[in-house]
Amino acid sequence: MGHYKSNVRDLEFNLFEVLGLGETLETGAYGDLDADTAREMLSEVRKLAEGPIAASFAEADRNPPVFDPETHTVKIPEAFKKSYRAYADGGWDRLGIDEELGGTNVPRILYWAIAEMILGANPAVFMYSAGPGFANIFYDNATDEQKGWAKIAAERNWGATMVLTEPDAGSDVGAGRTKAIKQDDGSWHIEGVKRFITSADADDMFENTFHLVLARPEGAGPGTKGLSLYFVPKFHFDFETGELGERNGAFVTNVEHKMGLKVSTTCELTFGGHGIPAKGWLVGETPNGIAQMFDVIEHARMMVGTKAIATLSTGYLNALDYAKERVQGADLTQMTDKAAPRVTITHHPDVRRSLMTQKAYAEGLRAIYLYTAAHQNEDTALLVSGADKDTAFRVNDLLLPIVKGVGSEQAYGKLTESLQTFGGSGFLQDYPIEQYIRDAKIDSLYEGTTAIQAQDFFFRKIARDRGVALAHVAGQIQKFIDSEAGNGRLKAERALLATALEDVQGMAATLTGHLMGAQQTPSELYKVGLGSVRFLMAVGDLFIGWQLLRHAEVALKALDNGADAGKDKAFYEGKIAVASFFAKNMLPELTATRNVLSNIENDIMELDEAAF
Ligand code: ST9
Ligand code: FAD
Repeated sequence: MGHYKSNVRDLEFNLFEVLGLGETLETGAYGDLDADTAREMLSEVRKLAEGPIAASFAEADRNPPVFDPETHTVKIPEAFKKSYRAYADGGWDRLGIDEELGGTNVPRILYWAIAEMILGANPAVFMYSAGPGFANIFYDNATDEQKGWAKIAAERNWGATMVLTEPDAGSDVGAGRTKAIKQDDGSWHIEGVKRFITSADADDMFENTFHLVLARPEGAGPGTKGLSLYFVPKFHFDFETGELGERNGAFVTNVEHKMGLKVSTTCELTFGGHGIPAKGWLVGETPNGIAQMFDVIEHARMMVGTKAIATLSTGYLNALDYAKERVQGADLTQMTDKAAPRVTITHHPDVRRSLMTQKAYAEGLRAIYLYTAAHQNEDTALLVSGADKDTAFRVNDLLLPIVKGVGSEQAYGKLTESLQTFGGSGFLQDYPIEQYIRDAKIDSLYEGTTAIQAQDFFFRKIARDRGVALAHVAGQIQKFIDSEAGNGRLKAERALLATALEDVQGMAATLTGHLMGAQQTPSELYKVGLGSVRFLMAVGDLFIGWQLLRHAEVALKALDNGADAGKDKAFYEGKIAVASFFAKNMLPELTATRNVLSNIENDIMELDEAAF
């Protein structure tokens, strides 16, 4: 048995019992895809994920890629390549890609549910497999001629990278200095050094790789708006046939040694520094680099959050299995009886508290990424929240920093609970948790750190949106609070949710007050910066609490309708228990956060650096 434990029952619950996937598929909007086929796909991917994809997870961590500076290439462990091939050979890397590029159109909720299992089993497999997805985004932004290149890239399964970061331009992408110099033939020469580029070399996994590179055309203005996006292939190729030609001048000049996610290569990539020009082509007709790159970033942020959540889920399920077996100590009520029978650790209240916390965040965050995904298609958005096309777009935008920022922070935090459940054994490499923690830490860092997510959430997704998306979601929560959900049985929990909603609305009002105040007193903005991560996390808890309670409502109905036997009974009872636990244990903490935010002062901003 491999390390990865999927939770297909919960995925199916979300998809079919909460988000109405069956109903969506019945309309025929996705061709032949019906509910049975969707279930078969989930079952197929589960086997793949738990089997060959998970198989190389530890081995590739202990034997990470080796860089050869002479040839600018890496060697990736064979075991990992086998896992990658098991995924790509099954054609799963084409799922969700446009049909023109050889893909299959499926609702995004199904796409991300399937992605969760790959990301939980061996996240780097999903990341290396992103080439066809990148080709799709390139295709959407391309000139007519370039669309043909995108088709070639997808058809021939080329690898792909997103190239933003430089030594002095991380969060501040607009500080990038990599240059683009126009050539007479319409192409560009790219010059500069980028760092931390995922998958920039991938051994022999792909015959070619294309880099989507942000660079500043000579004479362009400062900041992100002065950047353009270029298509830079590793090897030149015949634009008609795809046949490979000469090596282009983009070379990997280092591969980082990392804390985790080691099999995913993180490369320094030097353009035009080795006697061969790095030739690139402007993507599309007109320069619009940062907006085009955000088409990639939005997918990547969703991917990162889902990866973190997937890891927490398998961490929790591993901890749960261990806790059911591990015998240690007596029942607390018999603590003074030294001869009392020893029990499994699931009998100890603190272990139960910890397991229920893990379950709450794993299942609550899953509900959130799937609710977000539901707003990535017009039909599912309308069905799930009544959102029209424009509102659905805004809601997806609003929720991405929650999926990415809250997903990564809470998953990392709660994975330490999974490790704690194992006691000292959790610290060993005999179990997967220590690797889960190392591999998941990156999720709060790349694709915009948590601080960046929190600022994006408040300034762009709430203030600039004039609260439209937030009001839509808050309206859904209010509707739930006002409903008779649970037929009276969730009354106390709905009251706790109502207080949490008021608390979050209070926090939003406080931060908005500081934003307005900044027009007169610019330092008021510091108060937003001091409170924004707490605010992001608080909204995350509110949404998790709400989603878990919606699940509890569905579970109560299922039990009322006779789902009272065997596994299903336990599953539904677990749904009710976890929602109630979260409402009673986590939601009240938002009142304290509201108080903290309403008393924020700028004292630490005024403090001399020397006093830190
Ligand atoms: C990285 C990669 O870390 C890590 C993992 C790689 C894994 C690869 C595999 C991925 C697989 C997934 C893909 C599968 C594909 C499947 C496809 C299937 C079809 N939303 O606020 P301003 C834009 S990579 C949208 O003034 P500043 C917008 O155009 C490195 N757009 O920003 C805006 O103009 P306007 C990641 C947004 O102050 C313009 O930017 N690095 C958003 O100039 C300027 O906005 C980072 O993430 C948004 N949320 O710059 C950097 N925000 O306003 C983090 C901005 O007119 N830093 N735009 O609309 C930031 O995000 C900064 O906030 C900043 C600030 C750079 C944007
Ligand atoms: P900095 O920006 O220097 O941040 C340092 C600290 O300061 C952070 O805590 C941050 O939150 C905080 N901070 C910075 N600015 C602000 C601000 N304005 N307000 C509040 N706090 C702030 N990049 C790519 O282009 N392509 C890739 O494929 C890619 N893959 C990666 C893979 C890995 C394994 C790693 C480690 C990184 C990868 N990156 C990639 C780069 C990644 O996106 C950046 O590391 C990330 O955006 C943060 O930039 P930085 O490391 O320079 O940190």
